[in-house]
Amino acid sequence: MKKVWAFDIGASNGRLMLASFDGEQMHLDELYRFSNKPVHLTDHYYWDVLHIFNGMKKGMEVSLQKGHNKVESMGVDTWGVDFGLLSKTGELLANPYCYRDPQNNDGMEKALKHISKEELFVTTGIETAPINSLFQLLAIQERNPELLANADTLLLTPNLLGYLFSGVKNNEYTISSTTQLIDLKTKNWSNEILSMFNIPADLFAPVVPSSSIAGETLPEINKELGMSPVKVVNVAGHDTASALAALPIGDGFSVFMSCGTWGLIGVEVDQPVATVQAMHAGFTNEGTLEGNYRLLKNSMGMWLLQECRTIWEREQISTDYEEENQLFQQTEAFGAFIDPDDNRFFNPDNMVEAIKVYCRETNQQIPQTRGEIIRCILESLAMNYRLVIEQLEQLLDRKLKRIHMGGGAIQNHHFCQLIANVTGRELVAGPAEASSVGNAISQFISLDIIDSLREARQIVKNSFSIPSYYPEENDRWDEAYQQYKTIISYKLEEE
Ligand code: LFR
Repeated sequence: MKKVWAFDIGASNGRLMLASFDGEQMHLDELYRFSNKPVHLTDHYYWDVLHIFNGMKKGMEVSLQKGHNKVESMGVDTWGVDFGLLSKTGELLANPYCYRDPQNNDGMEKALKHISKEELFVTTGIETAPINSLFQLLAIQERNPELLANADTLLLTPNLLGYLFSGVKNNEYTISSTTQLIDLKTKNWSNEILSMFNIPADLFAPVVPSSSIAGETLPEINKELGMSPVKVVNVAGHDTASALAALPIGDGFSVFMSCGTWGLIGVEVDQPVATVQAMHAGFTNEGTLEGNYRLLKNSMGMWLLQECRTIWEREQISTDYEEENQLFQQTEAFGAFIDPDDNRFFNPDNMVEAIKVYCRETNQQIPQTRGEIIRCILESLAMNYRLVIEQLEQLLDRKLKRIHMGGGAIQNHHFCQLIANVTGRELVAGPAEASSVGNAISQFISLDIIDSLREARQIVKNSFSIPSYYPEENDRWDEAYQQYKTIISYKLEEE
């Protein structure tokens, strides 16, 4: 039995999973979970890296206490685009900014004065969005130039966390691809873009392939935790890339979805699709564990509901999941729809209010009860996913018959059924904790315990329960979809 530690750190919590593989089946055990939310301070949003580091160490302690001490390696996957800056002496200079920091909008505006969206897309394959590391760096150049002047090395979040354990500085390919600073052709830092914006190329630790071994845990860590050294692996560091690796996709007619805070929808392709049509439809080409591309759209996910829960908690209203499910079932369908990707939902002060205002402005019935809000969110998300799948089909000129979905949202069975109904497609849900499974696969590949991703996906199929949801009541949902498209027609015309 071979065991590895998979750390999957998300934008609401971090988890340590123990993944065990006996040569035939893989098994996943959650050992520890800690909260991880962006910290709002004055006008900014930051990540508390030391809190994450401590959470990770605590998780390792729990593992050792439980007797899981013969662990081969560890790997970390996280959300994309964010990074930490190190000084010459290797110390973290500041708390990294969170992608929801409003200063990033200014960075994007500044960049687009020098380069067009088209040129950026053709060079990097990446959608122009304010959260991208490129624009974050430009915002820092403007607002906090001392930080950049003192910075010696930039590490993306999974590699920053890996560095705190190993002392090794590198940036893994899939997470690097989210920066909008990687050249699509060379799969390396784009000198063209860096020099255009006076960003020193030597700031970036080198790009390394997924499933490569960075090093091993530092003696200080081993001593503190009372453990033997453990290899530190550059897993597919972007959580979406890790999730995709775990989904048992068998043919070219499947679309993948990873639904947690975000909803990522796309397909795996050998060659990037960096056409004007892809750009206008809002698609992006990020990297895969095998060094290929994920043609996908970054859409809204459970963030809408997470933010409503924050408001309800503040108002001392229950946020019990079971109760929410009941409310969903008891509430009538098709009350009102929103465009989940509308900018106003990116980081509003009050999500519940923002949803109501949208409905008012689009002359719809305004959702009042918790059930109505939940219905409005989940139905709108599902409608939007159908729209994205149809756009993908157009771009690829191919029917996409099946959906493989991973991410926390698959625990919500009503939501899975809803997506199957709205899209009229089979939805294969799982494995649960897909990012952690993909993270572990990457480690087993790096350790030569599993040969290829193909083999790994077969192992996933044999190891986890992966239920299918089939579409029901097609006509009713089709009609509602047309209604949804009418409500967001102003946006469809723009695209
Ligand atoms: C999902 C995700 C998305 C990315 C967003 C922000 O967790 O990684 O893929 O676009 O977070 O980085």
